[in-house]
Formats: sequence, C-alpha cells, structure tokens
Amino acid sequence: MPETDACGQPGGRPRAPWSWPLLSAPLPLAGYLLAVIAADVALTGWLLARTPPRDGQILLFAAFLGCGALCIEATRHWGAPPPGTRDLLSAWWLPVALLLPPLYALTAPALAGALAHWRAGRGPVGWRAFTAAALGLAGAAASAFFHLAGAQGRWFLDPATLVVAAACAVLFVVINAILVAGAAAAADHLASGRSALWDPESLLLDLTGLGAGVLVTIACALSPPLLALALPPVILLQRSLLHQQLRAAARTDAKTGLLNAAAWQREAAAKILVARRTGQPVALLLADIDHFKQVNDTHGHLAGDEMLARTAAALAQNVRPGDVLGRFGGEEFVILLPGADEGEACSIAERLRERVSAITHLAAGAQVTVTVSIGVAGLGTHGSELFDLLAAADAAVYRAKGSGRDQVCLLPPGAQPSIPQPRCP
Ligand code: GH3
Ligand code: MG
Ligand code: MG
Repeated sequence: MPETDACGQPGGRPRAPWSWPLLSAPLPLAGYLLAVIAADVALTGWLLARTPPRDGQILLFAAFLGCGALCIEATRHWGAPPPGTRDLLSAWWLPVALLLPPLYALTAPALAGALAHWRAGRGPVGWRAFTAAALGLAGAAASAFFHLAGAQGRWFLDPATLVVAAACAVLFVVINAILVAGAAAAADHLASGRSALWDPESLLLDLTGLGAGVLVTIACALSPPLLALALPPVILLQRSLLHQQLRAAARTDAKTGLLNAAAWQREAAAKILVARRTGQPVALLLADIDHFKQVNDTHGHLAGDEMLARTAAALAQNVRPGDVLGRFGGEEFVILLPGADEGEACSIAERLRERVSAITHLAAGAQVTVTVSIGVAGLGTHGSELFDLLAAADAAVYRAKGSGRDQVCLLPPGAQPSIPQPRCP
C-alpha cells in the first residue's frame, strides 16, 4: 500500500510530483519533499541517541525486513511498476510499528525502499526517498501512539487493546496519505490528491494492507516463528495486487491517462456488439487537434504534451461514464457514444469542441491554445463494424480540416471527403 498514488487521474495535470527529478522540481515541491525527508532523518538520529537498538529487537526487525525483501523479490522480475503503484509492504511495517519501538518503524521503509530500488529499479530516487520518509514518519507516529496506550503482554487477547491496534493501523494510513497529498498540493495538484485519498479502490487496497498487517502482528505476537506461515499468503496477495495494477497500466496511455488504442478498440468493439444485439444507436467521434505540429514547433514538445494531457482531461470531463474515450494516435482521440444517434453525437461533439478551445496553458510566458476538428459517424448509417465507423469519422475529420478546421463534420453515407457536404448543425 501506501506508496500512494496522489495523482493518477486521467489526463493528470500538472505533472505528478514523482515525475520531477528532486533537484529540478518547482521550489515548493522540492522544499516539501526535502522537509519530509529531513524530518525523517532528524527523528531517526534523535531516536537512535535516545533508544539504542537491543539484540532481541534487531532479530525481530531483521525477520520483518526479510519478509519484506522476499515480497520484493517475488515480483521484481515483472519489471519496475509505475510510480504510484500500491504494494502490500505495510503488512510487514505495521507489525514493526506495533511490536517494536518507533525507531524501527521509522527506518524500515527506507531500508526496503533502497532494496527495491537496487533489485527492481523502482521509481525516481527523490520520490522513492520521500515515500520511504512519509511511510517511516507515519509508522513511527502509529508506533508511538500504540506504545503510549500501554499495550503489554498478551494484548491481542484484550478487545480494547485490539481496537487501539486497529486505530493505530488507521493512523498509519491517514498520516501517510496526508503527507503524500501534501506533495500533490505542492505540485499544484490538490484536487487529484484529494480524490486519491477518497478513491474507493485505494481505500480497499489500504484496508487489505491493514487487515494483513494486523493479522501478521497478532500471529507474530503469539509466536514469531508463525511469520513463516504468514509469508506465503502475503506474497500471493502482493503478486495479485501488482498484477492487477500492471494490467490496468497496460490498458492506459501514459501521457494522457486515457485508454490506449488497443484497449479502446477492444472495448469499443464489445460495445458495438451489444448495440447491434439490442438495436441501440451508437455513434463515434474522432477528434484531431488542429495544427498541432505548430504548437510543438512554436512552444516546444513539453508544452505540446501538456496540451495533449489537458485536451484529454477536457474530453474526459465532458463525456458520460458509459462512453469509451481513448487516445487513438499522436494527437487524435476517439470516443464511442453508446445510446447516441448522429444528431446527439453532433451536439456532444460541438460541446467538446468548445471546451477544448477554452483550454489555455502558459508556456514560457506565452498562452497556448488549441482547437480540434471532429468527425462523426453513426452505427447503421456508416456501417455495422467498428472499422466502418472509424473510416467514416476519419473522412469527416478530413472534410472538417479542408473546410477551415475547428469544426464538427458528419458526412452522409458513402460520401467522399473531397465532395463538399453540409456541416453538422
Ligand atoms: P492538422 O491540423 O492537419 O491535423 O495538423 P497537425 O499539425 O495537427 O497534423 P500533423 O499530422 O502534421 O502533425 C501531428 C503532430 O503531432 C506532429 C507530431 O509531432 C505531434 N505529436 C504526435 N504525438 C505527440 C506527442 O505525444 N507529443 C507531442 N508533443 N506531439 C505529438
Ligand atoms: Mg492527426
Ligand atoms: Mg492534427
């Protein structure tokens, strides 16, 4: 878990905090990340001076670290998961926090982070150091709280102390989430940071990690050798969690957060099959950014990428949940609109065209804007296969470009793009 994704929104903008190398990050973000890392280092030094580690504790700590290392090893051959991927290492950090003094919870994520970085090359170093520090501080706070509550002996048999342990687990997640959301805010990404905190899928993952962590803690408090029994199920959970996230990433276009072309095609073809069976109308929009090469040439490719992401976000915000939106190619987007006939599709396309033309981005003091030309095609009118709709929408885009760009076009069935035809109302 809490290598929390603070910014995994479709068309996530501005840049996610982890995409900045630490030293070239904007000042507020770099300052925030360094402050959290410095707090972690300073607290570690202070705790080391106050509570030197003891032999028995070091042995237990090494056992938890070993379990964490085995979890990392069990998935490292799948390659480096994208930053923001959640893991189940908290299943080991929570017991460290509850069963050992706060010093250990503070240092465990940094050691595991270094190992993950060495073995699996996971994530940008600055972000990796920050997430380890955030996890460490959250773990140390949970640990201090639990020890202050005075849990002793066979505490896991006392329902009241079990509730305190669960509360500490929640505290661990909440503090970590707040620290990560702070980075998102410092990267001018507050809205996405908030949504990441309350995203139901993320909450479920956090609860899974917490549940596993509490169970491992109880097993280990009963008898440390029981860790050997806890290890296989946690590894299995970790692998399935990572597999699920890698599958999701494989469907997604990294630059815009939309479906990539292959995933879009699969999902659109499935929706068309359903529509053909049920007789529901379906329309397809193909949107192509106008003169995008000029945007790159004038303002640079980074500004071009930013406009791509902003265009994707504008489209995503203005379609319905059942619509299928994807990045089709370089500066082309496709949207399948189940339930929409051609008239409705033209109105939707017109609305999308307006929204995109309202986007502005400041690049080196210059305002960047873009427009789109959108081609419309309808199931039945332009064919019964996805390929037919794509071809018809492409021809309509071609017409829109020829008629001056920044417009929506629907061609009658069988029309050639070079023959003048009326535009959408
Ligand atoms: P038109 O109005 O006729 O569509 O003109 P255009 O310049 O948009 O079309 P053209 O096909 O000539 O150029 C597309 C440009 O899109 C060229 C390419 O460099 C740019 N592009 C494609 N993918 C990306 C990307 O991921 N990032 C950036 N920044 N540019 C991209
Ligand atoms: Mg194009
Ligand atoms: Mg273009």
